[in-house]
Amino acid sequence: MRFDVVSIFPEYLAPLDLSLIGKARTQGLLELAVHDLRSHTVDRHRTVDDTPYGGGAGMVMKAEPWAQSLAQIAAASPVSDGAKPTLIVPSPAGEVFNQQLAYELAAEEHLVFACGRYEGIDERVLEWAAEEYNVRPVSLGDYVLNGGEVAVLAMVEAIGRLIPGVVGNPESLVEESHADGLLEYPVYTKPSSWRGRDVPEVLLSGNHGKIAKFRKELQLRRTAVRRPDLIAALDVAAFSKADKNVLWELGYAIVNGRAVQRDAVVEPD
Ligand code: 6GU
Repeated sequence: MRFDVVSIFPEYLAPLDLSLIGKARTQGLLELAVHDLRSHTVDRHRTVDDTPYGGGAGMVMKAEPWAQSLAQIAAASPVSDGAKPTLIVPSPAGEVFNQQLAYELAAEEHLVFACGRYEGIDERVLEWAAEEYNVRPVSLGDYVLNGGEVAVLAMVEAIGRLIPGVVGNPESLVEESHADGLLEYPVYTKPSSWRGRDVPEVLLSGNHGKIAKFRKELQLRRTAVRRPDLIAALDVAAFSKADKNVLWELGYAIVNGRAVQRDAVVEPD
């Protein structure tokens, strides 16, 4: 898999030389290159931004340096004939990045990340790029960063670790948060008693069936408290009786295969 990142702050991406992703690059599991957008400027000041048409605060990134950079990267793309690389444009105005999108993108051959700064990139770049790329504006969540670089660090790590061989124990990918639409259960290690706090007894029992049931219940409880939006998105038709009972205890009814908060059901007058 190949990643290209374009930024006016290439040094910002230095952490991608480290840890799991750095090791994966050394092992040849993924290729990653960082490009300086300013290398595609021609004026003395290496200008990449200008004032917005229509007025408004801040500056907008000029189209031409982006076109030069993205055309060069597309021309060297490893994707097979007929296919297009994917251009991710980090933006708080994009679709929200989540584990499902990470899995989807990890199946791609070539991802290109266009790190905008200021108020964003001239919109015509995204239209123009659609000729050579599948263009996807993507957001990390509902808050604003100063530029796309931090978002790219997060996305490359989330996607890169799903490439076979990057995470040493693939089992870790199965049990982690969001793998099954729920938050992960809490974890404990030795000592079994620490500053007056004991590890839940069942985890010391060696009874794997009981442990799995206990963990699933904690996943459901934790998700209901912290992320009720995830409970609402679950397909609970396939849930076991025990899991359905936990949802009931947590105040949910099951309606058409969905968990619905019981107090949200309004009786007609
Ligand atoms: Cl992907 N980019 C920027 N600039 N801000 C963000 C974001 C991305 N996701 C959340 N806020």
